[in-house]
Amino acid sequence: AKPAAAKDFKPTQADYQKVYDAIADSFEKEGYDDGSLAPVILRLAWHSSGTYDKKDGSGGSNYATMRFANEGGHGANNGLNIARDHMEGIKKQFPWISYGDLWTLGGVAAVQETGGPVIPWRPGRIDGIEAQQTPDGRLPDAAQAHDHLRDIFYRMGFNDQEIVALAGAHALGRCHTDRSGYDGPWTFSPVSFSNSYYDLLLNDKWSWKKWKGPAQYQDKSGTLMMLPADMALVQDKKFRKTVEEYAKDEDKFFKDFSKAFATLLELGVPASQMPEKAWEMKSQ
Ligand code: DDH
Repeated sequence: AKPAAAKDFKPTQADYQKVYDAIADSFEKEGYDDGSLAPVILRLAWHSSGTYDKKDGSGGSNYATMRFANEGGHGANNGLNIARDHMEGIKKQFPWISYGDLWTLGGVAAVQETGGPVIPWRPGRIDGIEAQQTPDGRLPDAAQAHDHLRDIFYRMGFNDQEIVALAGAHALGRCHTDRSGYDGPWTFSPVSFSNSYYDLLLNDKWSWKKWKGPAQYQDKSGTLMMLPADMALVQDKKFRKTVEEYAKDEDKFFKDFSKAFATLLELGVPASQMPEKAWEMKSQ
């Protein structure tokens, strides 16, 4: 059958489930990082949503403006061309889906398929225009600490507990010297979603890495890393309490992550564009 065109097709939950399945099936990639594209697709979903400003409603996932050269070229988005190009292959199979829906559904699949919690998700995003691109500087700067994290995430409408919950996504993936300049994974299992980021933050021994790259921390083994912005979560008393809670209680982390991440993925999307009730996409 020929793929349906965007304008004459009214997709149902079953159609979006097919997109989810195609994304999930496409993650595995031998020879790429730790064998999976899930972490970089998750990062695409987050960076396409985390530009939101609650003051004027600009940014967020609605318009997928990272497609355009200016926002795509922001330093924070280095390397996400890999994720966008990969998702282009899925878009070819399902041309009716908007980029915002495709990318955020990718984030849902990345979390669920690596063993994380179910993320309630709704479709409805629409492809925007170049004029809707956000200015550079809306995403967090890894070299900075708690004040900066609060500035950035309060602007999106999140609170301290949610800042800590969302950061647990760093259980997945790694830093690349040719993208951010930083190097290495946060955990020993960077393709499995867990609360180990919090456990390592608290219980591993961290020191400055001696190298020519940007200032980052390394653990005793020299394998794992933390960014200054990660370490801020144990240096700030209030953040630290939540880190301790999530290190002890993975169920609580999963519950809180699911809620905060679902909210993140809908930033900037008018409720009128989405179905009233969120869906639970079935994992593979
Ligand atoms: Fe992150 N992140 N992130 N991050 N992030 C990087 C990679 C990944 C910060 C900086 C970096 C979140 C929050 C923060 C993921 C998910 C999420 C890299 C390395 C940097 C730097 C990029 C590279 O070199 O390839 C900072 C700073 C923050 C913060 O201050 C809070 C959040 C909220 C999420 C989320 O998904 C909810 C993921 C996944 C990766 C791994 C990507 C990969 O390719 O692997």
